[in-house]
Amino acid sequence: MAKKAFNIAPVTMRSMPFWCVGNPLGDPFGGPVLPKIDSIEVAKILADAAKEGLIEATSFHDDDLVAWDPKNMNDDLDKKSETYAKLQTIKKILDGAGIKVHMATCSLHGNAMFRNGGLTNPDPKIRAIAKKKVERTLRIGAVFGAKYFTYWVARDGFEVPVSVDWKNVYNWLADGMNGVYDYIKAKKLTSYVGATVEPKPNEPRGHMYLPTSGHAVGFICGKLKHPEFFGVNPELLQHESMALLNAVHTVGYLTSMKKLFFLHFGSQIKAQFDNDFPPLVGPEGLKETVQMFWALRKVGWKGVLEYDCHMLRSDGNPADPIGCRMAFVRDCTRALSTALLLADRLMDLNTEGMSAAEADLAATALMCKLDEKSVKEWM
Ligand code: XUL
Ligand code: MN
Repeated sequence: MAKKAFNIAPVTMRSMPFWCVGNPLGDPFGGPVLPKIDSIEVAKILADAAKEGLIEATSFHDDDLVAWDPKNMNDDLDKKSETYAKLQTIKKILDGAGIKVHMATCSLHGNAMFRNGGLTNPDPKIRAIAKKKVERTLRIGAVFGAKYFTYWVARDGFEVPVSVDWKNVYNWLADGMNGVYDYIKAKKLTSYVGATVEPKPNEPRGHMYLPTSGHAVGFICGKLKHPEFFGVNPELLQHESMALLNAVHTVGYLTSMKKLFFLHFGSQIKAQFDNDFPPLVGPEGLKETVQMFWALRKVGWKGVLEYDCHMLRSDGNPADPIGCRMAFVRDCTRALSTALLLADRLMDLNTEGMSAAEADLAATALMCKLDEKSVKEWM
């Protein structure tokens, strides 16, 4: 069983998704560093991590667990199928370690069929397949008691603006998302308490239709039939930083709109492609990360945090593919605790009577436990 319940500062549970542990660390300029491991192996790593007290939850794409065959899209319902058996095996491992499944998301990016989008594909046949794949994912999530369905923008975007059907594209997306709500209700998939949109500006290039949290909230409130069911899971620092936005601002806005459902967490160099650095790893973002947790505490938000990041390619060890993956989970949890502790130091911050610059310097000194006297001695 997981060691103990975790509920520290704003974070009620720490989730490590299947795809982050399973990732073989390929990038556009180099093949995988690690051998791909089966989902059952990933489940075992997660179980060990829970036993070590590093995580309490997980999440997955449908494809992270079982293969998908577009010619057999109800395989999960067939008790004699390989899919059914594998899902049960994984469930047993997760249950045995006391791991909760926080969310399920549908991979509409891996298969080449979705190269021009999933729910927004201009071809109605592909859109229909994408919807069916989402429904199968919802059923798979329900097997594990998933609390949320997440729609990440994936390939729903464009490289060439003049090739987009602007009159219809957001209606197609709304249709897909309304379909999520309708399917959950029609099939009485009661584990789901909501669904989220995960914005991202570009993936892997061009522009996505919902690039930022602001776009996502506007879309939810302006276009969906049941806006109360939908929220946002921003990926901070990565996705908003790619568009030069700031994580403190994002959580401030989303909590004020009551749309911050949960967090994806990692690190990022501003304005680069999705780095997916492990949290606090890489050259940037310490101050921003810490202030994000400070802001969450200030507004009284509490919720689940999912590590959504990848081990550094240089830390991948092909000779020990399981051990280096465990080390990665440890690094993420250690980084989170570091950030939460540093944010805790900021809770005493009193900026009354200070200029904005003075307030910022005082916050940095407090975060680093530097007293005024020592700083003055070095002036
Ligand atoms: C990609 C990303 C995804 C989603 C789930 O940038 O964040 O892994 O979180 O599909
Ligand atoms: Mn994410």
